Amino acid sequence: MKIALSIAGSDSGAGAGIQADLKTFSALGVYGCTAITAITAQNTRKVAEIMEVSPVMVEQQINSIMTDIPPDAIKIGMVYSSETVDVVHRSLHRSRIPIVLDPIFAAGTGAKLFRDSAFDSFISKLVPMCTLITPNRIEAERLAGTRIRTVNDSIEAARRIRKLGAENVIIKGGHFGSAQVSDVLLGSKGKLIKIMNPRVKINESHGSGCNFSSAVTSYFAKGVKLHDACKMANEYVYVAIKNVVKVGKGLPVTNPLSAIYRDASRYHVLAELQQLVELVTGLVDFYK
Ligand code: PXL
Repeated sequence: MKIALSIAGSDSGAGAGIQADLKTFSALGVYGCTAITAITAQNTRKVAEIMEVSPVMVEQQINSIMTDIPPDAIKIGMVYSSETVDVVHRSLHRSRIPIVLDPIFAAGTGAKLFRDSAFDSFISKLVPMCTLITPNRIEAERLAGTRIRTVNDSIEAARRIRKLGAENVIIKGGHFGSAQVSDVLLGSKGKLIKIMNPRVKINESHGSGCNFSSAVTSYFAKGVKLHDACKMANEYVYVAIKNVVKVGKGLPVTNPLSAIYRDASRYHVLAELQQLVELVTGLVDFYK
């Protein structure tokens, strides 16, 4: 079985963070391991409290996995402090395992999930280490230091982020107003691809970014190449957003297991149909 490791924060509401990653790894048939960097007390409305896990403990979690359950791909989500950035870098910078870096600066509900003092080391240590970085529009603006209003602005920002050392960059198109969501993927040889998806008509869903980056990580773990991994992750998240669940009073939560339930229901319908066909065709004188 292929293995993925998520280095990220815990979301008690389970819509984002480590919990979303594990759901996605499981939904895509990959064995998921975790190194938890911070614990957040949050629900669909707000983040009430953040407790950082000690950097030594983060390092121990990563090393425990690397020395016994070597992952086929790694995702880095919320890292919170420069000390955590340092240990993640120290533990992984020599590895050749594909790394998906999801730059988490704030929650969808607005709370800060990243200390400003960690920004410089995030740029100098984590960005150059990643195979793919997956910012949304707002995160890309911060990384590139430019305003993004159009797809062309995204392309320019992707070029700047690649100059920071990221091997490949995908800037997700979800945070734009257009009817089509166009993601901009800038590959390692400067190759530019736009990935288009229809927009789902909901304002905002909690967890879609985490589910996207952990889906790409799952496909990388299975050996899928960059472009296909991004396209397949997009399709997966599209279904997950379309089937959001309203579990609390705040933001609806992206539902990464919906594709599995959908396929399971299809299987049951097909199985029942098959039984019926056998019953009918088995009737005496059926053809008459
Ligand atoms: O969606 C970004 C995100 C990542 N990680 C954790 C979070 C959130 C958003 O709330 O809580 C732990």
